[in-house]
Amino acid sequence: RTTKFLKDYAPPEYLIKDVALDASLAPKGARVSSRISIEPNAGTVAGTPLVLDGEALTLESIALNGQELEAGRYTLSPGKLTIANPPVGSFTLDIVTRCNPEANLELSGLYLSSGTYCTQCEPEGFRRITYFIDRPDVLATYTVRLEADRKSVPVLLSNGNPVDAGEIEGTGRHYAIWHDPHPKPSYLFALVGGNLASIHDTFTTASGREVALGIYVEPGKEDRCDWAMESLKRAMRWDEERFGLEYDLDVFNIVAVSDFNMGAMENKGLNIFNDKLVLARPDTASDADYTSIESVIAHEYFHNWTGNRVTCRDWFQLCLKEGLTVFRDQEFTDDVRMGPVMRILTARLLKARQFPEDAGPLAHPVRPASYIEINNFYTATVYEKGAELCRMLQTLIGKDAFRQGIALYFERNDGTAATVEDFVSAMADASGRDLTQFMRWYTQSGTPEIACSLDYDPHAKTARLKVNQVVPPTPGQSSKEPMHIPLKVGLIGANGDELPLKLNGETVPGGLLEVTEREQVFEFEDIPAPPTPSILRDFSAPVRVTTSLKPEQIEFLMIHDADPFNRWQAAQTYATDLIATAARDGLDLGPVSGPQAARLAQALEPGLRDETLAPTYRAETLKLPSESDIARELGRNVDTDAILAARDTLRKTLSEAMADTLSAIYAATATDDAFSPDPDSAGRRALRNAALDLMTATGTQEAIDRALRHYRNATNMTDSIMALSVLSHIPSDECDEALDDFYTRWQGDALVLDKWFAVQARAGRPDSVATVHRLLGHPKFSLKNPNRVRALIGSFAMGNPSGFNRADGAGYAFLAQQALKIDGFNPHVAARLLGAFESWKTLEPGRQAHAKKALQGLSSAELSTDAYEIVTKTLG
Ligand code: BAL
Ligand code: ZN
Repeated sequence: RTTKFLKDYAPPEYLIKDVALDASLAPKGARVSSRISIEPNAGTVAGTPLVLDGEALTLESIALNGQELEAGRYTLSPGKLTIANPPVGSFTLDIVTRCNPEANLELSGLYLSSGTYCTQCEPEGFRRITYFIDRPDVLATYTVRLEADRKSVPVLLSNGNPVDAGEIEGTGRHYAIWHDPHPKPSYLFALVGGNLASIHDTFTTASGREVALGIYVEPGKEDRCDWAMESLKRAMRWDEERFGLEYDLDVFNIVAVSDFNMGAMENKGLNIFNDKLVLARPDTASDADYTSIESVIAHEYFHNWTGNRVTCRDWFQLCLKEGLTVFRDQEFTDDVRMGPVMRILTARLLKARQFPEDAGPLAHPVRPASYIEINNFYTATVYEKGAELCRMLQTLIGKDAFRQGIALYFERNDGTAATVEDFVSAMADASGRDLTQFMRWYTQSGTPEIACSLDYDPHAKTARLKVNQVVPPTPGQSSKEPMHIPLKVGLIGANGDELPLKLNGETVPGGLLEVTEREQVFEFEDIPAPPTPSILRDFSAPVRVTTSLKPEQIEFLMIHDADPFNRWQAAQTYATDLIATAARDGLDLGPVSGPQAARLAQALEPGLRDETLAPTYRAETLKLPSESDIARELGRNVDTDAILAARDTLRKTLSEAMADTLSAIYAATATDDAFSPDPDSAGRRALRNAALDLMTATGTQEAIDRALRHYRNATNMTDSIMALSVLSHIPSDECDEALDDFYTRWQGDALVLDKWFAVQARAGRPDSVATVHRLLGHPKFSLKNPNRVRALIGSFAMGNPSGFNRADGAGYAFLAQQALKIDGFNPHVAARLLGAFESWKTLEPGRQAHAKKALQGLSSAELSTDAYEIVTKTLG
């Protein structure tokens, strides 16, 4: 278990320029012959040993320049094959290995998913297919020949363009040859072999080239691929229009498999997907699924440039491709679907997933300085905060300069493995801005805390905004330098009008301030009367803001702020304050049931009834801050039962206070129209379901009956799963009836059945630990399928705060036990689950003690490197 450091990066001693791979597929023994041409890198001393990576391989033979190497000429050690005295200059190696796809439950390298051969090579899976210099700064062109039984494996796919295919006479086997002309690192290699159905389409690029598009799925699921295909074409067009980026091969294929550790993988020309993120039909997929599919299809496609054409020099630079590509997919979803609501969704996700990471024992910079297991660094910090860094750059330099910066980045780095510095310097050069201080965002972990206060001077007619920034200490980083923060602000007059912002006689474009010091004062001129400040509009930076605003000023912002994000944020802040006050150090239901709660309802109603606002936006206003949002706000001594009780009480209070409005919305949004995933229809469903959810908070028989009717009348998955979800929190015959009905209908459909497991695992009921224990023994449950594990165990650990953090520690014991079992064969999935412990130090002492015991128990067990790193760092 060694720690790798960014500061130790050294270029590879040897490069591989061409790979010819021949994979003969068989379930227990796939035979892989590879011919690789190797040359010393510039500066490599003659005779430097050649070290190849390899794992879980059986070496059959190795030949150098055509001559079989005898045993003494190379050594095998765990994870390595070393040739101590390679020839001077270039040479070829022919290596024949076997691996066992059927036994590969780690789902890294070549494995079988429901009978389909598929691969996952990022970050270090290629070494489980053949011996190789398996690091991202070794780029080669690949020619791949695949061979398999014709009948059981009729489809053979790899990266690049198809070259040839045919029968192997008299054997019942066939072959296909693929060539990828674009040099790529080994992590982008892919092959697929299976009995797959497919749908096909074409896309004509801006320059007039026709690209053949294919989506491959298990037979019988072809009718669930249309949305993914439409999404792909939308993404291809959008990337041309927004960034001028065209696709660069003759074919683009997507394969959906049911056993996959991640969401999807951007292998060049052959994306492999978790089928959850491809398959959609109105009766099987919810609007949330449709949205995820569209954005992940786009994300993987966008990697073709940001990740594939320009890849990462080393895994420390992971955010270079992931942060940038998440930013790009967010911009895409914003344009084609969500509009102003997009920022609410991205901010909510960032706060829910990344803020706790940044505040806990697993905090790391967007570009980590060290890791034990790189698989543990596919995190919200690298992805979501990484995306925020790109967004801040765009905010600071402007959209046009950002696009020019992207163009310059490709001009300079196309076909190479780059660094964060390469990216930021392209942005600096395109814009003429000095981004030196901005680089701290990549190296300093922790969420900056911004304290703002506004003083009004009635004589001078000035408003002085004082801004303090503190970046809190995080593991390994005790003191921090100030960050370069784009802070969008507005000042609102007493009548609700936006006041022009002037600093030193100049208008402030877009209300954008640049905060660069620990303490800074901005003095706005010509302000006629005391204004209300609106801070961090559009969530312009991934920071926490505290202001000295009074509750009535927050109510004012809820109604008058012209910035839709901050109008929504004001309501969230108000509700968070109420729930947190009620749940802090014991339970006092006054704040969530008394006059302040009633005022929240009053302030919410005008927006909810405003038909000019998009339904999706109104739906978001109806969603209260989550239990985890409140826990984060409290930050210490967290009692999850008190939070649940306080939040439920506020929901009930609002539900009663806004009963007429909610009923009106529920009635007005009913429709007999056939399902369509378009944004307006989805928005209407979102609003109706949010109203249903809040109305059910009363827990009355009338509410339960309404939810059951909603379930029975549902004509699409969005409505049925919402009804099931709201019913699941209230033990009742109606809930049992709906759960049984859902199971009976969908027991044969793995993806839909995952929803049935997840809904029960998330139900905030006192019996939830017993429920998840019982479901572990369900005949349809399997620890081997990552989607099923995430549906049951992941939903419980990450989506059921009161159940997981049960006061007697039963939730922690459950997770520890299951994660340990999974760690024995799939460390990646196990380590992810263990991330649920990341905030254990914020809990009240009793829960902390139980969590610590569970973590200590794990730390004394035999763990994979993945789980070991998470457990030891979490324990601290
Ligand atoms: N590269 C791993 C999957 C993704 O982020 O696209
Ligand atoms: Zn990605």
